[in-house]
Amino acid sequence: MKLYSFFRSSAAYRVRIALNLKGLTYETSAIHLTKDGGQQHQAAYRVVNPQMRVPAMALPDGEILLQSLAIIEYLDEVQPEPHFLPSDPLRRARVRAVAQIIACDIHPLNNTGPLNYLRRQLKADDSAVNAWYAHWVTAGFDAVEALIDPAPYAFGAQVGLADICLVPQVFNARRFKVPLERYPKIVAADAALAKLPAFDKARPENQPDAE
Ligand SMILES: N[C@@H](CCC(=O)N[C@@H](CS)C(=O)NCC(=O)O)C(=O)O
Repeated sequence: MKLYSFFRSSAAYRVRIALNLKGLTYETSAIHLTKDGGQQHQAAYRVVNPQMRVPAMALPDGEILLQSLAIIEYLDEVQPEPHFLPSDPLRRARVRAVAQIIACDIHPLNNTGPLNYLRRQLKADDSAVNAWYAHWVTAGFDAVEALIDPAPYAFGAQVGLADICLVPQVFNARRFKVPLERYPKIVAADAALAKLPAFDKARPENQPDAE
C-alpha cells in the first residue's frame, strides 16, 4: 500500500497510526502542502485525489481510498485485529462521537486551506489566525475532555478510533501553542498513547519527509 502523506498533516497522522496498529506496512509518497504552492494542487496528485488533500491511500491493486476516517474504517473492516471500535453499539457511538468532534468539527476549521484563506483572502495577521485556531480547538477540547474517561486511553484499556484522532489533534494544538492545562484527561490519554510504538512511529518527526 502507498500512503500519500505530509509529515505534519494530522489527517495523514491518523492513518499512519491506524496502519501501524494493524501491523500493516506501507510506502510513503510525500505531498508537501506548502512547497511549490502546495503539491496537493499539482495535476499528478489531482488524479489521485480530486479534493487535493492528504491523506489518500493506494491499495496494491491500484484502488485509491480517500478521507482519513473512511480509510481507517476500511482498514478496520479488512483487518479486524485489533478492533478500533467497541462491539457494544452504545459504546461504539460514544467513541465515534469523540472521533467526529475532532475530525469533523475541530480539524476542518483549522487545517492548511482554511488558515491560508484567513491569511490571504481575509488578510488576517498571525495573531488573528492563532486566535481563530485556539478558539476552535478549545471549543472542541472542552467537549472531548467532558466525554473521555482515560483508563489509560480515551475509552479504557483498548486503543480505538477516538485515540487515533486525539493524538494528532493534541500534537497540532501544541504546535500552535494552545494551553492544555485545563484538559488533564486529554493530556493523560495522550501521554499513555505516546508510549505505544504504533503511535511513536507515526509521529511527524519520524516520517521520511520530516523537516
Ligand atoms: N476530512 C479530511 C481532511 C483532509 C485534510 O484537510 N487534509 C489537510 C492536511 S491535514 C490537507 O491536505 N490540506 C491541504 C489544503 O487544504 O490545501 C480527512 O480526514 O482526510
